[in-house]
Amino acid sequence: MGSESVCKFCQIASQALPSYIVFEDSVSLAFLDNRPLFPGHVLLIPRQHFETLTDFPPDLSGGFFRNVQLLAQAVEQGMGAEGTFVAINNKVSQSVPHLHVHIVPRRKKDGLRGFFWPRNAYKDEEQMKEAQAAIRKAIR
Ligand code: DGP
Repeated sequence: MGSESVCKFCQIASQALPSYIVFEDSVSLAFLDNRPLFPGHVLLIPRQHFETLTDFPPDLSGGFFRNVQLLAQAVEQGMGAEGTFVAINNKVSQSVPHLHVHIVPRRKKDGLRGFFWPRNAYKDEEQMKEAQAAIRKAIR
């Protein structure tokens, strides 16, 4: 049995499982997250099963990311928010292995300040240059 047939988000995409859909087109579907950070927290998924962002084919990504922009605007406007937080967990902290973009309405002083990540400075310039070189090498 392929992972698609047991994937919860594939079942939401085919409407075998119910969800509160806010948008759909031929490539993607957006619905309300059932455990939202705030009301109006939306998940945008590709209809086809891809586990992570890096599995997603580039020929689909243009249309898909236009929908991320559309949803970011609609969530902000529709929920009367001041902005949005847009995020994708890949493997780590990804509880559903079907690519999904979180689009979360944000307001100043909404309590999420600094949530997720304690931010740190680099130890020194050397550490920063090492990180730069490692990523540049991977891109080559
Ligand atoms: P992540 O932890 O990044 O993989 O986010 C998965 C999100 O999916 C999480 O915020 C809760 C949401 N979620 C999980 N199962 C369901 C479901 O069956 N229906 C809906 N609407 N959302 C779900």
